[in-house]
Amino acid sequence: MKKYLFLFFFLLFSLSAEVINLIPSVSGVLQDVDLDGNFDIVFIVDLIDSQESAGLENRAVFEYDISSIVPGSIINSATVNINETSDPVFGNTNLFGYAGDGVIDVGDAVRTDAFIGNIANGTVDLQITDVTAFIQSLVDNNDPFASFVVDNENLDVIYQFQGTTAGLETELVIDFTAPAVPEPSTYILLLILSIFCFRSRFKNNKTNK
Ligand SMILES: [Ca+2]
Ligand SMILES: [Ca+2]
Ligand SMILES: [Ca+2]
Ligand SMILES: [Ca+2]
Repeated sequence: MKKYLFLFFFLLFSLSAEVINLIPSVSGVLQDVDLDGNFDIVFIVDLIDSQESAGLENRAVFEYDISSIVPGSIINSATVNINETSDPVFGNTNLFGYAGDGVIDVGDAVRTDAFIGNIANGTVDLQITDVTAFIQSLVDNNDPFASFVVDNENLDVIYQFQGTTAGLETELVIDFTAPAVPEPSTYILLLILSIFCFRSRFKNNKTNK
């Protein structure tokens, strides 16, 4: 009987990893039309860019709904896979993360809460960036949206990529393990099994006397 109980508990608490590929709920470009550091215009567009010129600055923003990942989950790995269409050959293009709300507004341009890294390498490719620690912190805080800002620091070069263009989306790929939450029926089964176990032990004791 002991070995069945062991098996039962093993099944009850065994955990399995799951991988989800998310596409942005929304993507857009935020523009500062007079370079005063306050962003003025929101463009909700699929193809997004980050650039600076003598007269204006653009920053790309995109937000993912991660509410399907329950608090207590362990993030085994997470990457943002950016589908570039233009990658400058010099200078930094910085990726920042923040806890979003599923809507893009001008304030999102300066949400440089978590610096993730420079994502430009001078080659137009699929830029894969590790964001495991950032996603874990959002899940731990029960934040429903994982959001990102791209801030290109260089004059007269453009970093451009697909935000939500169908089939070419910039994906957030998360491998996670959810905490074990037994179903109510599992508890009933456990109770029946315990009673059965107790009865058979009681019988054995009587027989031995
Ligand atoms: Ca402005
Ligand atoms: Ca937002
Ligand atoms: Ca690149
Ligand atoms: Ca910039």
